[in-house]
Amino acid sequence: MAAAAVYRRTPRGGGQKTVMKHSWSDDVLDADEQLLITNWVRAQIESMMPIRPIKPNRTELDSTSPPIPDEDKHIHEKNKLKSFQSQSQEFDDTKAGVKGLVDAGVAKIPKFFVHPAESLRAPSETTLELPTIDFEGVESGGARRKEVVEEIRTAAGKWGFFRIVNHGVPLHIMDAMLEAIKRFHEQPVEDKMHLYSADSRQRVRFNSNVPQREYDSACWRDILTCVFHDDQLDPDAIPLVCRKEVQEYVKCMIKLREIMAELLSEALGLSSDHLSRIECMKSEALACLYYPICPEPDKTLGTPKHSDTTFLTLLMQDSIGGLQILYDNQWVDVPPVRGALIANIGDLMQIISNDKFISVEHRVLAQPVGPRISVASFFTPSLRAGAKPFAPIKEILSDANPAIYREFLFKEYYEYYKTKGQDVTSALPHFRINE
Ligand SMILES: O=C(O)CCC(=O)C(=O)O
Repeated sequence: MAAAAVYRRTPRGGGQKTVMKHSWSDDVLDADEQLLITNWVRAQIESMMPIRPIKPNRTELDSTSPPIPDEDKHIHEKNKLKSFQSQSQEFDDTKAGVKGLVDAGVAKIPKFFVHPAESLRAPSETTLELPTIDFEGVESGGARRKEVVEEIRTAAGKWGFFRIVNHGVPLHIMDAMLEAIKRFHEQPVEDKMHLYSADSRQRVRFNSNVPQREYDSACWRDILTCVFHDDQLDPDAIPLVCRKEVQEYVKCMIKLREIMAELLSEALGLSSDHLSRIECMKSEALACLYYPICPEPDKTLGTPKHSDTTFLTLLMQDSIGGLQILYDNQWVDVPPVRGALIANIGDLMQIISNDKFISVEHRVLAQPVGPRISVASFFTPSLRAGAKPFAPIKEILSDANPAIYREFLFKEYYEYYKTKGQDVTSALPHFRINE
């Protein structure tokens, strides 16, 4: 493995910067590097922000605007930008999120929520069905486990997404979590606004989404984020209205993550404990999403097209629907199935699996019904694993299967997202080795 700057804790607990070879024993991250990991989670949450590859004129988004005479265009553009900025700023200042707009009775969505026509809903043209994998009997090993591992290998390699049933997370815990998240978002604004923040250092925060640039669009949803580094989060930081449920749910997610880590390792032909040993999924961020009913669902999106920047996501959705994945260049609906969870591969898992597993783009349509509640558990490395380089796992490489990606540090990965902003859908091409 390549040498890289890391921090080694001295016996007295002080931090001292050294350049050393990575070992799995005693590397730790200092506060700045921990912040990088926190920012990574933010990169994931932000990747769920709208991405617009080319800069359209905002008037193109508003089909009702009359044509503007050439001589007035400059002033018009300036006013438009000002009104865009003040509108989105005003929205942000309410700290009430999209739910606040709905409560205020808006019949038309503000312009900064309008997306260009080409990224909006189109009827799904396919009857393709996401694979469903039944985990019943997987713990007992033997032929049943082999079958499940084979199904995971195929689904993760072909779809990047699959449903899981009989996963061991009790239905009452899932239902209670969905109810608690609804309760959090539906409490009076005064009771949740103290958590409203875009500051990624805040491990628990509530926010909506405000476009950073005039040509970005916002999405019709609000998020409560809870970040557990190395599976830990001070319980007192979690809002009381959902504290018990979040704690119980995350315990189940951690248990299921361990099972997934074993099965994915086996599906890659590695020893069962490989992914757990490298701690690539030892932290989790819960994105607790609230998609209010939308008065103009054909003009905006709940979550824009993106792939997950992390290793693995486990998603729970309620019964409303709207999730779609891009399979073979077609949007495929992923209708909710009661009690099922959805697993999806993230970009970093695609990299370390050397493309044996794929990270697939997905989105959520805005709905005329709602609210829709979903909880995405994004799995990221432990703080110490986050300081080590990422690269395709060498045990799966061979002359016939050489590394497709180069080695890189997380810092570079994060910086890439930071400098590219919302203009990038995936960092994979950047780290791919060009022949
Ligand atoms: O709300 C959902 O169903 C999907 C959230 C999402 O985009 C994700 O899990 O990455």
